[in-house]
Amino acid sequence: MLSAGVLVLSFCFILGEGYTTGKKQYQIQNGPCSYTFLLPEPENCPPSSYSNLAQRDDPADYEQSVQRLEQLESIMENNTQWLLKLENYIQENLRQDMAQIQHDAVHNHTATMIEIGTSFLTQTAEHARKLTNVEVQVINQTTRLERQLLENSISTYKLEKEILLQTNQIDKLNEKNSFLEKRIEEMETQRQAELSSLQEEKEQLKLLVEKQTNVIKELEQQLLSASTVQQEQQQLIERVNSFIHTMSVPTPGKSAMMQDTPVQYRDCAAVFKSGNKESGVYTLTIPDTKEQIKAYCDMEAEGGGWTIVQKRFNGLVDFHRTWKEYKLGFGDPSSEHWLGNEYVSKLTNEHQYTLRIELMDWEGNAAFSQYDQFSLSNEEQKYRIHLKGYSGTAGKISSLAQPGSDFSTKDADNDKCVCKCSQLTTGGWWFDACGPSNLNGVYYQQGQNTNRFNGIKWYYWKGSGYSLKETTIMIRPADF
Ligand SMILES: [Ca+2]
Repeated sequence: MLSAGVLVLSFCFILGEGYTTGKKQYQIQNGPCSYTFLLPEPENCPPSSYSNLAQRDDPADYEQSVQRLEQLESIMENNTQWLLKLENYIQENLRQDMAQIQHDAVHNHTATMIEIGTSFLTQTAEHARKLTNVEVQVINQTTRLERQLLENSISTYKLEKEILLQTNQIDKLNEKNSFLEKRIEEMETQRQAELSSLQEEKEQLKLLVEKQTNVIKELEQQLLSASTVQQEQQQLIERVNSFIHTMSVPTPGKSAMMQDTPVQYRDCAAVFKSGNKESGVYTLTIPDTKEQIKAYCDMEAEGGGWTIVQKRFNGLVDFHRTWKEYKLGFGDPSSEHWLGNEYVSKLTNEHQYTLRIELMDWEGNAAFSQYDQFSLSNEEQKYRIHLKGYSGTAGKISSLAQPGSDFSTKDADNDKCVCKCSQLTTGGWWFDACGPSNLNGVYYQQGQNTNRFNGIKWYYWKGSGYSLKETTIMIRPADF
């Protein structure tokens, strides 16, 4: 502010004076303000002479006092001028300060106003933005509503169109309905006319039937008289036949020659013993019956007399057969075949028999298994197999289970497995569960005969997966 650091502001303008060290202090009151300032002391007027000035009466002293006064006046004038300068200076400074204050005040006020204006503008902008948002939302809502309105009007239009179509269809149906009703009426009328004509026809037919019945009755009477003639003819024929029979009765000697019955063989051993030593098919008679059976007799192997029970060598016969087929036999005795469980059972229950099984593999090796004692139980006991005295080259152990198993076929499950061995491995056999052998399995050709669970199996000779090439099962009385 004011550069004169010695000034002090107060509320009255009083000119007074005081003393500090070497300087004189003055105070000026100007309206509400008071100024205090210090002035330098004149160097050549010592205060001690000043205090005695008025008490002196001599002319020298007076001269000196006048000079002194003049000096003081001069000093006063200097001081007054100096004060005026100071006043001007103060006033000028004050004016500048006031101007500066005013300027600052205006500036501050303007800044505040600008700030307020900015804040107001910001708020206005914010409001404008919010307003815009609201406006956008309102526009969106309006658009959506307009769209919905449009959609509604479209669907309404569609519905109206459909209703129109339906109405048209209903009209058409009504037309058709009335047309059909008319047709029905017409048809009913026609039907009634037809019905009445049919009833007439029926009456006519009734009359015709009555007439026909009468004709039939007449014909029956005629037939009766004809059958009487036929009976007479029949009696005549019988009489002629009886006459012819009487004429053709033979003499007693000739009758004995004609009743000469052929020799009956129970098995091939019997055939062999009767002198027939050639292998082939022979007719055998089932024990205790007059039933006959064709069987192949092997008259060469091990002294001959063998009745062949089973033969396989080419796979032409299917061995996956029923219980009844295995009971009575199947196939051709001169080729692949099964002789029949019933015959073998009856035969082996009368005499002690030996069982021999001859096998051949696909590599040309032959082997056999033989049992000194063999028999089959009857059908009630499921043709159970009984074996004793094993020997042979087809395995050190018998591949037929001992003690024996019941016979099973695809339609008779008598094995010891929870499964059905016959259905699983095919063929009829004395399965155990399912056991180490099945000579009635599937016939596999060479090259396909390995890794087969359902082939012709004789485990203790060729293992479980090997299917054999040839098999022969044959029996002969143990005492042959
Ligand atoms: Ca079973």
